[in-house]
Amino acid sequence: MFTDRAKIYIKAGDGGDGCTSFYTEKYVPNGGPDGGDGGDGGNVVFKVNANASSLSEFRFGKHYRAEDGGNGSGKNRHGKTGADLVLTVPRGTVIRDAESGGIIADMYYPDDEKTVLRGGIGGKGNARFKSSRRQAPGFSQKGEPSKERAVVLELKTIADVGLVGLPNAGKSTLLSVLTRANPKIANYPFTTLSPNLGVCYTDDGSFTIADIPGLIEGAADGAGLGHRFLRHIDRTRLIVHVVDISTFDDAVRDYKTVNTELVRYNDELADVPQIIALNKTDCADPQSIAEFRAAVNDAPIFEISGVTHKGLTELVTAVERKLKTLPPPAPMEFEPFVYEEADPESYTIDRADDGAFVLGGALIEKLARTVVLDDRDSFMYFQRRLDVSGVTKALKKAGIKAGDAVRILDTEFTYEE
Ligand SMILES: Nc1nc2c(ncn2[C@@H]2O[C@H](COP(=O)(O)OP(=O)(O)OP(=O)(O)O)[C@@H](O)[C@H]2O)c(=O)[nH]1
Ligand SMILES: [Mg+2]
Repeated sequence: MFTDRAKIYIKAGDGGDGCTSFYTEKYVPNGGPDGGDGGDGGNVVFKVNANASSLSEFRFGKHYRAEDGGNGSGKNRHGKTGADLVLTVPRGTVIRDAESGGIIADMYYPDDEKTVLRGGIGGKGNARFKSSRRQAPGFSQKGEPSKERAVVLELKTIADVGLVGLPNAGKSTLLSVLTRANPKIANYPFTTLSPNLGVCYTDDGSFTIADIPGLIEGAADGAGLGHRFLRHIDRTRLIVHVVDISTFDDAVRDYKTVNTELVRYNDELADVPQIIALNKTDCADPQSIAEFRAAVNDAPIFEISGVTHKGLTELVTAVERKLKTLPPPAPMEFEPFVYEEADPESYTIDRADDGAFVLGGALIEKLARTVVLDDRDSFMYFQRRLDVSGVTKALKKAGIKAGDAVRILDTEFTYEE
């Protein structure tokens, strides 16, 4: 099955914990601290794979994790840095934050690479906390944890030309004769169930063509294959609108129906220039062609046949000329969404129902993982950090008195002056 949209869960690696350890050796009773640092967690990186054409491998909404950093150990051994997780996606994949819908990246160019999540920082080992006044720090930092995030991957095909039209109009046939693509062709509607891409080579160069599944009235509301595939038209620079002129149906109405659905899906598509390919002229009534020409004058019309190849050279030349006048293809313009790395100096003070002072925020969380709160030595260090960073002062301002409870994450202690 073709997949052009997938929601997946990604998580960078957690930082490894720093180690608390003291050098020991026979006959050396009180060696210094020698706990090594934890390694940083691996990043989550997205990379374009120019050969991929769908998001099928992501269709099960899996959880993807980069490697955690290793824990530090004694003898100043640092933990290993976690390996990055590299996820490859086809060109044209737009990565969004699932919660806010914000665009994180447009993987547009063949060598695009984007680090979407940074791994947690490794905790420092106790060897790092040694100072002239503290010869034997009995604590080390925990590694920084990283959060799992949900992202939506959406493939928005990048092609110069998009073929649109009613089902059975002959779009895939046209793609197959203009390019080396080999799409399924059959005399019934909805033969094409997913977009096909091909490259049309000319004397001057080449351009890419995307053939998308047929549209019917109500497609924007979900009729037929719905508008699911219209996003593959969003970034084509030129639309070749294929109209079957051989049927007894009203070709002018068919043409208008498709245009209405395009604009209902995305009104910016009204601004994408069109060239009309009046197809199946090999078995059309000249009267119908004349009527179509009389009724439609909002786009240049080429009479062609995908079967006899009539008019194809003229069509290709016109497409090529038109493309030259259009702005070059470019990635989407957007304000990139970035996962917040909380302000490392921020903290919050709240009162719980039972009167306890609850400390939170990035600063507190970081401090809390820095120390082992039930270790005396470590706790003193923690208190000093609260003083230095102004948290103690803020607590006093908030009315704290000796004997009041202070809660940090899941630890509670009593405030003393
Ligand atoms: N006589 C004639 N038949 C054609 C021409 N072009 C396509 N056909 C036939 O029309 C039928 C539909 O062609 P496709 O190329 O599958 O049409 P499509 O627009 O891709 O259809 P969907 O994928 O269902 O939207 C096939 O039987 C083709 O052989 C043409 O120029 N002349
Ligand atoms: Mg088709």
